[in-house]
Amino acid sequence: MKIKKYVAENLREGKNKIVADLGDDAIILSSRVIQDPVSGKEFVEIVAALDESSIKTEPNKSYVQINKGISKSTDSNPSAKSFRPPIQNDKTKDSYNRQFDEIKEMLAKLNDNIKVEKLVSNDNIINELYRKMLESDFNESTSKAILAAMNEFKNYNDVNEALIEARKIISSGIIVHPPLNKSNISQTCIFLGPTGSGKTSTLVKLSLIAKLIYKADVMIISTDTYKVGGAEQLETLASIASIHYKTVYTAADLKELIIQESKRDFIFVDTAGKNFKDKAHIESLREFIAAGKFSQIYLVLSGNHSSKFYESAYESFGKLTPSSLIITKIDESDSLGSLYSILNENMLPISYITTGQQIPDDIEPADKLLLTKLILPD
Ligand SMILES: Nc1nc2c(ncn2[C@@H]2O[C@H](COP(=O)(O)OP(=O)(O)O)[C@@H](O)[C@H]2O)c(=O)[nH]1
Ligand SMILES: [Mg+2]
Repeated sequence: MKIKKYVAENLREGKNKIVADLGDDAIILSSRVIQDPVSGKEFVEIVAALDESSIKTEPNKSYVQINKGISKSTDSNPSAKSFRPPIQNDKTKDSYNRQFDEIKEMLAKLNDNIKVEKLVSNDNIINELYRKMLESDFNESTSKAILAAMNEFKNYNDVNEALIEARKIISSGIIVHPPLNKSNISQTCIFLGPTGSGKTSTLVKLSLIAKLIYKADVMIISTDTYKVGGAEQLETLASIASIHYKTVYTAADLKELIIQESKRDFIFVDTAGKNFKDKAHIESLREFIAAGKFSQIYLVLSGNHSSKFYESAYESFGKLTPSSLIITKIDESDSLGSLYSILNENMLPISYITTGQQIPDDIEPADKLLLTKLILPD
């Protein structure tokens, strides 16, 4: 592989230089804004590479492939190198269109990145805001995406002014899911989430609120036959609160029980918290979900984890199409910045937050303003 560094006045000029030197198959590995120490003038430094062994092979999707599909003029110029292989059928056409869209998107991101890096290094207020975001556990790319969405020409008087604008962008990425309300149809809700995330406690909180405040007819069903004492603990709590309770062992039993109990106002179903990377566990949850025809599929995640944990958890639980998220243990979390990217990328609505171990007091319906402040605190 041939790797070379190019310095240009702007990205377009840089790309032209690369194409002239390495050809159409070159790929961009990185780009950044640099400053001439003498004149203070800014330039773009681009590192590009050419994998000579793979010139004739499929493009590598993980890099930006330069000039593929940018100039249509080559179609009418037989001497120019054809930039698109002949399109044989609709499937191939779709696949190439998708690849071109991906490339366009990557170039736009690259542009944003350059714009943001410039802002972060030149503007003290933006720099302070960026550091604040990282301190609030935002990952780097989410922080940069928020900064890129801010008004680049605006001069903020202080960091608070910039913080307000960043919060507006964050707030527009938050979707609030309405809390439960008694209706004349039976509502079935299932609670999914990693071990210890607070599924059982939250289910009990909501069951008690439904019974005490809405005077609803509530039933709790546990499918958590895995954790020793998991179902028994819930049964004891249900019995103290005089809430109907049953344990089921299979998806077929769950289906039958839900049909039998369809006159209840609310049926809350608890699930086992096993390793979410275990595909068999996710499959068994999928069977329970299919059996229950649930009106609410709650994903329960505690607010004290890293973005890496959330990404990994959502990779598994996202497949079960949760209808909303319950964020627990807000009282143990300094900020929810690490959670923001999965909320935003997956447009996952938030229905409740829980703020402590007190049952049933420590639960609140999600509120956009409060969540925004929890995501990016002062
Ligand atoms: N601090 C705090 N602890 C909580 C909250 N919700 C649940 N917990 C605690 O987290 C632990 C695990 O909760 P549990 O409901 O059993 O989690 P599950 O394994 O997902 O069912 C218990 O000790 C709960 O009391 C909360 O909002 N704040
Ligand atoms: Mg539990």
